[in-house]
Amino acid sequence: MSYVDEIYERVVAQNPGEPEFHQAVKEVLDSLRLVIDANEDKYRKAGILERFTEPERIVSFRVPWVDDNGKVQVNKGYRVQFNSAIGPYKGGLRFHPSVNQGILKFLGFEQTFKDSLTTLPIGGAKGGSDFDPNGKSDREVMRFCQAFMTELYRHIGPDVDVPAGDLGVGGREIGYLFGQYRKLRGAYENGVLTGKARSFGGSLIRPEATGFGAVYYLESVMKHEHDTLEGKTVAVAGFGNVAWGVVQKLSELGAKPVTLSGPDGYIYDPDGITTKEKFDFMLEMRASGRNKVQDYADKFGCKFVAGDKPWGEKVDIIMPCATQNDVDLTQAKRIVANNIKYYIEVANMPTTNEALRFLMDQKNMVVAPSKAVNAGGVLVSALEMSQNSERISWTAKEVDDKLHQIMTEIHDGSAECAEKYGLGYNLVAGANMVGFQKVADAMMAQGIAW
Ligand code: 2IT
Repeated sequence: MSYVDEIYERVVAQNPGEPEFHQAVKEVLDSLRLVIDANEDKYRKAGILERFTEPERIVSFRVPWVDDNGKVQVNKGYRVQFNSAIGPYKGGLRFHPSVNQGILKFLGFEQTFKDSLTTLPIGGAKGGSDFDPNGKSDREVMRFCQAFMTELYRHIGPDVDVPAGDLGVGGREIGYLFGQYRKLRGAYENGVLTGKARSFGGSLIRPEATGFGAVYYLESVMKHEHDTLEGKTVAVAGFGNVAWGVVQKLSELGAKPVTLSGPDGYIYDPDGITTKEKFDFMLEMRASGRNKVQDYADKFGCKFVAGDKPWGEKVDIIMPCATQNDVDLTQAKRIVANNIKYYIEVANMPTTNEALRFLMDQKNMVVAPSKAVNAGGVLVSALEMSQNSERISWTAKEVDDKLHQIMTEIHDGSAECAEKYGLGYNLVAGANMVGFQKVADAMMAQGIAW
């Protein structure tokens, strides 16, 4: 049996009940066949894939906090420190009822590749809790964040592990988490978290970075295809921070985002989500904690479709910015039926493996993988770390230029690598190969320390 297949079986056997983790590993291993086959003896002997698919450390802890009625609530807390071969662990914290160890392993594994792709010195991690911030008061969120950090602080640090936000963790939560870290640690180490507010070391452009970066990547795709964003319609899923950055940059570059989605359904706005009033309303919808995208349709008088996803709409470009497995085979078939050329993943693993394979098999479709497309967020987080360690602050233009430049490099590097291995314009395989190579080289050079 090939080394790659052997490792997949091993991962399934050793990580029971964690289908998302199996799925993420399979998608990566399928892309790595050529790279692994070319160096099979060397990698086998060093156990590189066994090590690659096993987190360096998982911290799992109890988070007790007091709700507004004085009752003690208990949640689960985790940090999956996946790989630190190329830099301190880096990756977001997710507060969502769906969070469990398997989901965080999948996200930490993906993060290792993504962080490697940024070209900056950061390792991969992910953490979070099954705490549901929706419907909680501000004080409850604060007390939860303090309780969570009371354990997490002993496992993180500016040169150890640098968490940030993800679903359910935005600027407000990062503020509460940092306040508690600073108190417990007794030192001003603001490089311990990224996505901070400006007043205590946050970077300009960090809130927009994931969305802007995704559109910069899309620009490179269009350039490769001798096409342009001007006048293109785009189906966007989600309505959180990432979708907010995406629609702004798309509008600025002359494209027209027409959909957003939430747990309740999706909206279709034929005029485009292209005005400041609409961008600001997205922030309001998110801050309201209602988690309903229907609010947008009510406010701007456009179509709302309950209980469906926007993938049946005829557009030029698809950008899923919500969460994992938003596009399964049935949804992928709707996309193909509409003859859509550009499928740009933005959320982490928004496509099931089956759907991804189906889309990649379409002759005229370009598929771009989330771990490359959404790398702009963590990329600017790494720039925030640089600014914090130098105790300086870069201008918005400095950060944005760097983001734009590196996103272009990520696209071009993946495209080149896939071409080199004879795979054509395969951005999925290219990203996995480039992301893997740097981490594997660092692991090989550092011996069997980890
Ligand atoms: O998925 C991601 O890359 C993030 N949630 C951002 C991580 C970070 O450290 O900025």
